[in-house]
Amino acid sequence: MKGTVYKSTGSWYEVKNELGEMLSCRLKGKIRLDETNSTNPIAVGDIVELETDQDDTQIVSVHKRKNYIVRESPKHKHAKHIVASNLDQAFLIVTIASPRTSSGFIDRFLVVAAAYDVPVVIVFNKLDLLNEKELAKQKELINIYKKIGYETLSISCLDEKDIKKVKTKLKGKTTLLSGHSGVGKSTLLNALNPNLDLRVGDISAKHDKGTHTTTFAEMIEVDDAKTLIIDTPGIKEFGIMGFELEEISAHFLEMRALVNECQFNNCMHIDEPKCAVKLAVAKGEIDAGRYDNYVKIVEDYKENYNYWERKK
Ligand SMILES: Nc1nc2c(ncn2[C@@H]2O[C@H](COP(=O)(O)OP(=O)(O)O)[C@@H](O)[C@H]2O)c(=O)[nH]1
Ligand SMILES: [Mg+2]
Ligand SMILES: [Zn+2]
Repeated sequence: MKGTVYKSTGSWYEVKNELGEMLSCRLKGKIRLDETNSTNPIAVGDIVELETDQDDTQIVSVHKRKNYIVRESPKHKHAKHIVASNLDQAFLIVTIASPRTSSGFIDRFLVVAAAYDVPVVIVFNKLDLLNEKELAKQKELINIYKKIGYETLSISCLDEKDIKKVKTKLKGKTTLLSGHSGVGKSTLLNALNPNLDLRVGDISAKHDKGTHTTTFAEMIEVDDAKTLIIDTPGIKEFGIMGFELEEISAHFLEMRALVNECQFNNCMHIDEPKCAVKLAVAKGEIDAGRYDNYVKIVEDYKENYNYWERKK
């Protein structure tokens, strides 16, 4: 029988079978490792095949994933860890203030999502808290991302109309929920479904900034069993890994169209002559802040990249 993985603790999996029963399962023996080479063979969102003997149900195989998002393993540096699979979209929750989400963080997330073919809706939360200056800042960001083609939402979790808007976007889909600690992910989930009664304003999560916590992603049913959210507590940053340095600019969607117009086909758009990307930045067609974030991501990635190169 088929099932969907709702939660994984590394050795146990919460799986909902086709009859709607939630079961605690282990893996049967060793599951053949897939092409992802990840530290976890089973991820939240996976469709698995189940086998029951007496009263014990085990996972015997994983169905091919539609897509998945990978980050650096919380336990092993430079090893891949699948965060979640079979996603229809991701909601990146950001806040202009308390706490401020940097555009660097937003762009890093967008690169990873683009690399794994997951559409992103950027959700600006805590609208009710913004002063005029912050509102203007938010408007500016929304314009930048809309122009690139990203969908954005501006909401307050305290506003019922906004929650309804969010519900419409989620209906019938599997959505990965991400964003810094404190931006309102749990508050939003509670507003969507008060039965969840999740803890809000979790201070402990703020203390281990920079360290990887061992909290796991978990799938939550919002309205019905077809509207699913994968909550990812403890993820501060999606470590970019597993793809080529030259590939990064293609995951900046407004650069994607231009990269074939540079003089050099391996152009990194940093100090090469006749670079179509840099020209577009100079003309104001590509936002300068986005470009700065691109350069920063390339520089950061180079360290990891050197690591991968040495491993070859
Ligand atoms: N004023 C206001 N406060 C909010 C909003 N959303 C969340 N909060 C508050 O922000 C804090 C962190 O929220 P929480 O849901 O725990 O964030 P999480 O870490 O992303 O799950 C809590 O004190 C919430 O009450 C909002 O739209 N408006
Ligand atoms: Mg939370
Ligand atoms: Zn170039």
